[in-house]
Amino acid sequence: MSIEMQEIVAGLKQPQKTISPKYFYDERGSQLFDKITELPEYYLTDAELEIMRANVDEMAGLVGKTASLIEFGSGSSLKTRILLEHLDDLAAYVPVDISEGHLWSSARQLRAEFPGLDVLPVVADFTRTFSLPTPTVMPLKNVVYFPGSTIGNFEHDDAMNLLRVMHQEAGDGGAMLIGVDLQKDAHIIQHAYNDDAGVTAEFNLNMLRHLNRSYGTNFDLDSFEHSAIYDEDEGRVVIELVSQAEQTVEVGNTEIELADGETILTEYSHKYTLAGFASMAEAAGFTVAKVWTDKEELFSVQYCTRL
Ligand code: AVJ
Repeated sequence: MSIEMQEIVAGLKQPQKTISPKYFYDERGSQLFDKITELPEYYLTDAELEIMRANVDEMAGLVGKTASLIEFGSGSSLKTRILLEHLDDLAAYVPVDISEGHLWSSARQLRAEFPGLDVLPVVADFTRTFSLPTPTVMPLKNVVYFPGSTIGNFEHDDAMNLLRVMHQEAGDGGAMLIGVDLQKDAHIIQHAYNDDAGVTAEFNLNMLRHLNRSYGTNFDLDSFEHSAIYDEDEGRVVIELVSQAEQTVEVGNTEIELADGETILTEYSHKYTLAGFASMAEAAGFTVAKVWTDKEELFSVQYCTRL
């Protein structure tokens, strides 16, 4: 059994059945996510782009000359391009991603768009430390870039672990530029994950289609429904697939029983207060040096330096 299959079975054997959000992103899942970012209800992308556009000169000033920009993720987003357009003196741009296909195609595109840029992709699972490539030009510092509030997918201990990895990769004199979604009116958050067009529901259900296609499971997509509920006390959206009947699913050689109404947890999306994120950053060895928000204070981008 593949390591992924073992992980999927183990998650479905837990009292709270769970499948990791990384299984959202097959080709169709990535397309559906792109569609989510264009939804009127999904404020995160618009707010983050607004912040990037309004403050990129100041960001570039903080990053400084001859830095190495290390992105946790493949670097295919518009936010990355805005940053790269204004960082004309980088020693290197290092996108880090576990998915090789994504990484190579995005690297090829960036090389074409930014001919002078030393693009040095690294295939790695960025939740663990990895070694950095050596650029031709010696970087004066490393700046880790982690946009999109992807940090929100991680529960507290895992988020701390990830911040510590970023701290280590940033190295002496290094920094982190990170997108962090903020706590706000529950209705706004709730609506962002329950859009009227049903794209988020499709995205959530597509995880089962992905598993059926890639891992030979036999989930019946019509027997599950999307659910996304913002838990204000925990400051997180809990995204689940709800079984619409008592049913049995074959996962490899294992039979998984689901009760009517039982849920599979597919994702958390944590929302932070500025104070809450600052204390986590500090516990990982960073100081929050600068926080930018959009006009409505929905989202933040934060520049954190190593203590
Ligand atoms: C990519 C993790 C930031 O949490 O908002 C969007 C993923 N899930 N709609 C988020 C997501 C459902 C997204 N992140």
